[in-house]
Amino acid sequence: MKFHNPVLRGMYPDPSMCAANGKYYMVCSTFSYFPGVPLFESDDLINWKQIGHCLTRKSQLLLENSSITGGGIYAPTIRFNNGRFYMVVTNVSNIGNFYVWTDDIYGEWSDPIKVEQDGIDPSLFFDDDGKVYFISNGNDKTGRGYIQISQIDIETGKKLSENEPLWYGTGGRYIEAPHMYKFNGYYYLLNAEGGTEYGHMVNYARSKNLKGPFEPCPANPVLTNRNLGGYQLQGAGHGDIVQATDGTWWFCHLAFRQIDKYMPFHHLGRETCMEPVIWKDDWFYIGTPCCSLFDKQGYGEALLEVELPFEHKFEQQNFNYHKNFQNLTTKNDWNYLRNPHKENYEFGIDFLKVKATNKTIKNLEDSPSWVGIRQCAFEEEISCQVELSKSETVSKGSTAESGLSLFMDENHHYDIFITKEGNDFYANSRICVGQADSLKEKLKLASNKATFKILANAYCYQLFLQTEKDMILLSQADTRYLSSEVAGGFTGVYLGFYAVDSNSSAVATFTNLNVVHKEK
Ligand code: 6LW
Repeated sequence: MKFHNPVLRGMYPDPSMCAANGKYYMVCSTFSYFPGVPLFESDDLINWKQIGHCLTRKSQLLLENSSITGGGIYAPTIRFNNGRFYMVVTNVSNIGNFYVWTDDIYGEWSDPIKVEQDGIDPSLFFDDDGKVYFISNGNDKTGRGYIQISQIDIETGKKLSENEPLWYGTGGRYIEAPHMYKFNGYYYLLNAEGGTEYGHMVNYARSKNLKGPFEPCPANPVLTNRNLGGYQLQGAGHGDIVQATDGTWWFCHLAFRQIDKYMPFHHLGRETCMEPVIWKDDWFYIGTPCCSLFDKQGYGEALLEVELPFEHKFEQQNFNYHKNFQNLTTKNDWNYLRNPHKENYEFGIDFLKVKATNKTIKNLEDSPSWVGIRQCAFEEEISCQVELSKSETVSKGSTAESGLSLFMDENHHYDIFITKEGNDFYANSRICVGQADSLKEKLKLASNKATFKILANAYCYQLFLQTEKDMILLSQADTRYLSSEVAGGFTGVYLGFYAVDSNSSAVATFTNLNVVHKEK
């Protein structure tokens, strides 16, 4: 029985999952996109359906002055205890570590409960004796990382004990992603090390006591692809473990699909994969055994096609999609930059209206008129018509621009758009790579409407103006310059729909959206 990784494609990093009421729930990090922390449900752990977001209100998620790629919401943890769901996370731009809870997984989550503990990647551990522990990473004065723990009051978030270091890991840099579990009388302390790049890995240690001493698993790193340089799936690390209702064990984790060229790069962000877990002598082993080394306590690898070592029923996966305004639901698919001004967006059954403001995407304090969906596959064909309000309705002297943006961050994006200058309308494109910001030659349009087409493959984006007769290539540029290796940060490419106007008066109407993709 085989399934394909990643199971969640596009920017869905730092997964955490829990089992509850016969189903499984998963969350991922979202940085400065709003709403925050997508929430998925699954019946079989292979197919995940988004049912909402945990952070849907400004009171839960303040994102002012946060950069898209490195600010806002870092790795979350989801836990289910005593009928209640908890989601604990860090807003690095604002409140720090906090958690929210809900008794209805399909409903709203509580306001944030702050926890006065430093570090990122917080996790909760509910021990058998009713005590609740808060775990995060931390650094000593020399910069050496460790995992730290304190006891908290889960009603109030108040600390009941000081932070105590638990484990310094196995020697990799950036110790993070800690989770504590209790299985078969052992406490298991999981982490990720090596940094969320090509050397990423998962390690764990066990102890009969909550606070150690911990005995590292002899197979550490228990999951890594750091030795698989030529393989497409890279950066396997940062994950969480769950036992399924059929008794099988599973691990979710992040990894990314590199473009197989030296030097490698990736631009779709870190994605979510699943791995089978097997147990032997109270140690667990994750993923596909490297050269059958499990017998000799070797490590596991994260593969694109996973052969299950046990029986488990799941639905056939389907990675083909055709997205349009009809089937994209406003609640789950659309993300804004920082806290949106909702009055500037109207989602119709077959259109999207975006009211321009004078805030450009370079404005980090506020939220520009921009709303986007993730790019989920290397090969995509995108088309959309953009109509900018006619000259009469736009304030005199204003310069308005609206279009589609292949958006990695505010300094790395490729745009194709209409501009209004005086009473005239033009089609134009822009390749923005850091300070290298180049506008192409503009083409005068006969009206205030244009249809744009984008062809994407692993290496290149092509941006076309589609006329009745022709497809006119306005720009093409390498995917590499929108990659994490170039742009930095933690996110992946989005398809953005935006509008900007020096006088905040223009309105853009997007229609006939088609995003088509076929993948194994
Ligand atoms: C996250 C950390 C990491 O908090 O990257 O890969 C950070 N792991 O655990 C941001 O996603």
